[in-house]
Amino acid sequence: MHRLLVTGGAGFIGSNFVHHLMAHTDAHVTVLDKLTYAASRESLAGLPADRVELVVGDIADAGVVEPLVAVHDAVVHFAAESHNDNSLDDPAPFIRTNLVGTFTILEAVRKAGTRLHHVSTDEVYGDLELDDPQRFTEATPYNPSSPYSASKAGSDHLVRAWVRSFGVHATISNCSNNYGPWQHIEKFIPRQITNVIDGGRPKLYGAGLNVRDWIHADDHSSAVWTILNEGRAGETYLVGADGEQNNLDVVQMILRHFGLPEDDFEHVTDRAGHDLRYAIDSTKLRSELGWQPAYGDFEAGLADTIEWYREHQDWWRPHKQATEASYAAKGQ
Ligand code: NAD
Ligand code: TDX
Repeated sequence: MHRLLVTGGAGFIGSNFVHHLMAHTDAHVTVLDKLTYAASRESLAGLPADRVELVVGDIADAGVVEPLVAVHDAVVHFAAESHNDNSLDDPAPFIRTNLVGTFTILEAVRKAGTRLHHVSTDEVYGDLELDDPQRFTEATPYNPSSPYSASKAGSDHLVRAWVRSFGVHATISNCSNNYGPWQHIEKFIPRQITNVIDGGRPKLYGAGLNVRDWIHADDHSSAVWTILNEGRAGETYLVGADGEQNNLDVVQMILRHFGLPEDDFEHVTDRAGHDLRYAIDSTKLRSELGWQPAYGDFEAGLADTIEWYREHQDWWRPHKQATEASYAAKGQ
């Protein structure tokens, strides 16, 4: 796995993955990224120019994708429209990028015989009750709730069909909620951190009792690298770090970190169709491939992330006003 094509490598998890590869492997990377609002060239700043190249292009454009796929050993496919709230406002780009884009990647790897790893989400499984003792496993039936998660579920089904029908050499991972550096401030954790840095208050959807299973983006990166190298073709692996927290608790951890009162937040309009709880059982990945997360303590990883946003205000500040204006227009 020496020459990798990383789609969406200028986004949150994709850029963390490229940083991870530069630190821990000798891989050469071509990032293919459309540079949507969610991307940032600065997320790739400072990486060795002789090992990382950025190609600006659309994964739904076969004329761009096919020649690139043909000259790489493997494709790691992160590119997606990724925000549930945006998918409720306008689902169209989610269908185009997540479905047509993944189809375009699949046709290209089919023609070139290139290895593919498809990055997906635990949201394809729907949600769990708060007191359900079960967690998601690779055998959980698909039951997506939002246009975003339905489009990701559809993309997973396309990959599975291309494996079975055409023998494409692909693996899939479904990961839980990521946190860490370079995450767009539209997302829950960086939105709340940057609200507080700006002297505002965290905004909690509904009662704040929804549970997410948090994993540091660097642990997601090590899992993807492990699956790319050791995973069995055609298999799905769930990725998680036993990090269940409800949203209220996360907001209160952030407030404590800043020395603010724990009730210094606002309840805002809830998300339509808001999934209650996600929880991942990653036994297969751990027992078959020997993967383990490095970030065992969520609150410590969150503290590092808060400091990162404090130290990188140039990276996020240009987007803060527009992001908050768009939430405010929806009562969020
Ligand atoms: P992100 O929105 O931060 O980044 C997505 C990247 O894809 C951006 O750089 C964007 O410019 C690029 N992109 C979008 N449309 C494109 C197109 N048509 N052609 C080329 N590039 C395009 O998303 P993220 O949070 O980094 O998520 C990356 C992947 O991981 C997604 O597939 C997502 O479904 C999956 N995932 C995310 C999480 C999470 O917690 N964020 C959890 C599990 C899985
Ligand atoms: O301001 C907010 N207040 C709030 O309470 C925002 C932005 C979110 N929330 C809640 C909604 C969710 O319960 O926080 C939780 C996390 O929200 P998001 O950051 O939007 O993430 P989520 O919808 O859980 O999806 C994320 O994890 C799975 C990623 O965005 C997806 O790309 C990934 O597939």
